[in-house]
Amino acid sequence: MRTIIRDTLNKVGEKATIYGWVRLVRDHGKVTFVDVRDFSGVIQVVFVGNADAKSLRSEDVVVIEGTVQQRKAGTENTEIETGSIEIFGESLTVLERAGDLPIDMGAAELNVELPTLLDHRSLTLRHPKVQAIFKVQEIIVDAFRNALKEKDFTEFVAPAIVPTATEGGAEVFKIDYFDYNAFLGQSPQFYKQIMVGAFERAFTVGKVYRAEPSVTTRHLTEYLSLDAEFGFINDFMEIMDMVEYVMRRIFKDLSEKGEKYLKLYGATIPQFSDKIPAVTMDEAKEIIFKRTGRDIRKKPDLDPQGEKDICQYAYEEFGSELIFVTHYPTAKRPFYTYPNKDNTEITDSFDLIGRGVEWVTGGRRINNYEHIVENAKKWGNDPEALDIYLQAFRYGMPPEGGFALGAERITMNILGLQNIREASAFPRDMERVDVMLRDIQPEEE
Ligand code: AMO
Repeated sequence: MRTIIRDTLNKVGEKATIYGWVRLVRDHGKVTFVDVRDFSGVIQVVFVGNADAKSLRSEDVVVIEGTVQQRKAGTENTEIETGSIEIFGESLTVLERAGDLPIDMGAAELNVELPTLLDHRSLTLRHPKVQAIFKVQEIIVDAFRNALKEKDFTEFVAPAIVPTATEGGAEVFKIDYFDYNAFLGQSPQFYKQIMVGAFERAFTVGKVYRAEPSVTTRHLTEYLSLDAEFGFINDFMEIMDMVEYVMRRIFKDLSEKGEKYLKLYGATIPQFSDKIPAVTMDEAKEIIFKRTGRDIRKKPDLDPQGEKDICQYAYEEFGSELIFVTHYPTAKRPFYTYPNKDNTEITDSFDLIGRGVEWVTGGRRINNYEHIVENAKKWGNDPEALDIYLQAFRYGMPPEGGFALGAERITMNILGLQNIREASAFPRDMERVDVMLRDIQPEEE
């Protein structure tokens, strides 16, 4: 019977049969130490005078039988959960041999540059430190789901193939759809709003697609969007409260379940005290001018440096690593965004900036049928292509709003990764779809 590596801790003095991959082999002459990993963890196996054990290499797939024993005093390893024990190996079966490895997988750190990390993704995903990234991401996604489920949001699945762009036209992938054109969804925006008409409170976790025409450290062409939307709001501050509630849950779950993964990156949970501070876009630009002398007051939006500066302000003034910036200009937001009642040049919308980078976008939406049709046209959309969306308003939509978090963006920022690609198991950008496109295809005419 198989013993899961984590469970060996309860089997000291007993026999165990473990199944897994060789992580590392250290040959000390007569004695060979073999670290083995399965889904639950890593354990050290000691073989004495075993020639087969000496021939093992990282990533070989093995079955090992032996006796679980306490390690000798002074030889414990505090880096792994089973570090106080080891298995005295009695029999070894190799199920499959691994080929020559291009990377030292046994090292604590994968000391490779990003292209190498991604060129050998099937291998590098096996490294515990890389796995930690996706464990953290899983905790974030689960926390988002559970927080909203506890508020009676209904989860739904949004389509990836859509008839029109939602977030503006420029960054959309057009696809050949039989004899017609269709698009890959940039966001489940329309569908989550439609779902407010049906369920009042809805959320979805799904891949979205952006034809980002440049290679940056924080943009992917396919990313995981965590989207929520709900009805009967009085103003958009309630949406920001919901974001704060979700962020609190994410941080709580990370501190309860993710500490060992964060530790590998020397990462901490972002701090904020009672409430995430909020400033308007105009205030933000003014604050940046006062603090740094950099004048972006005439620009419609915060630039990346502006996002860093405003976070620095939040940290110094409020001890918060997060800050909301509200009231984005109407010209900078999609057509569905609710204009501010006192000034239609600005919208009832916000971004949440965390540790210097945008994490979340949200806001109140136009919920009146005539108003949304007029705005759709004004922004150059074809109402025919939006018919299913517009129906939701024709048949009665309460005041509503919502928000979306980029899962890889948050994972990257919390762990302090240098590049968002590390936070995607299989990242896509304009040059890479698993492999570098230039290596497998001629450039399109
Ligand atoms: P927005 O376009 O700002 O808003 O996207 C929401 C969040 O998604 C993340 N994000 C990205 N992550 C990785 N790669 C990208 N190319 C990328 N683009 C965006 C960011 C961002 O804050 N429909 C609105 C949301 C709403 O109002 O509910 C929307 O899509 O973390």
